[in-house]
Amino acid sequence: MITIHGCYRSRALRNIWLCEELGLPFRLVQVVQAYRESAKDAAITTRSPDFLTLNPQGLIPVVEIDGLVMTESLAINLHIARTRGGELGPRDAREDALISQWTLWGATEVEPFSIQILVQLLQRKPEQRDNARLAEAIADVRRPLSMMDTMLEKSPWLVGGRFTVADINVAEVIRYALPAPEVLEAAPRVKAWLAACHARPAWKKIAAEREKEPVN
Ligand SMILES: N[C@@H](CCC(=O)N[C@@H](CS)C(=O)NCC(=O)O)C(=O)O
Repeated sequence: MITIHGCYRSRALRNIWLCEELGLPFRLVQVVQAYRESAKDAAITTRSPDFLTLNPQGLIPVVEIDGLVMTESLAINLHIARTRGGELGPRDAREDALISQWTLWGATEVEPFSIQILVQLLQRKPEQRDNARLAEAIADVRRPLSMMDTMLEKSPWLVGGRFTVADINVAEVIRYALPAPEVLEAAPRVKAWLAACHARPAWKKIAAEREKEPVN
């Protein structure tokens, strides 16, 4: 059994998505980000002493799997994919390399910008926004998205010609940019690929669960 500490409105969603795709049973221990308004009603937050014992960084997700206590949502997904990912995981070392490549690309080349778009547009009130930082993030995210658009000319999915954990990991970091939909205007294949990811039954199920959690 896999235990996921976190909530749907967090990076734990990446791990929940993969578990749902694979039909892996998991237990969700609800932990809410301490900065959320809803944290005042939560039994456990990212600043609760017991949670800090589990992850002294005070960040979700934390996943307990195979006797390991893991942090870092993307590394967790790679571990799940390698150990029980079936066709969503790597078939061989070559695919493993490409899945790692796309995952690290998402984390380093996309997420720093896409998360700024989400923070500025969804988490800050208009008067608190850093508009210069927002404009810079919107400009910067276009370059990696345009590169990915070119790659998608060759195949509808990132690795092995099929939907894999690489698509989940990258889709989740690109989703953060959607509050500024204009970033996908010049990347029509990325837009279509993201729509295909979000048309999957597992995504629809978790997106519905996510809607049940308070936005702030
Ligand atoms: N690199 C980490 C980032 C984890 C992270 O930043 N988690 C956020 C929620 S998505 C968090 O727990 N924030 C709580 C806080 O700042 O108190 C990962 O991918 O797992």
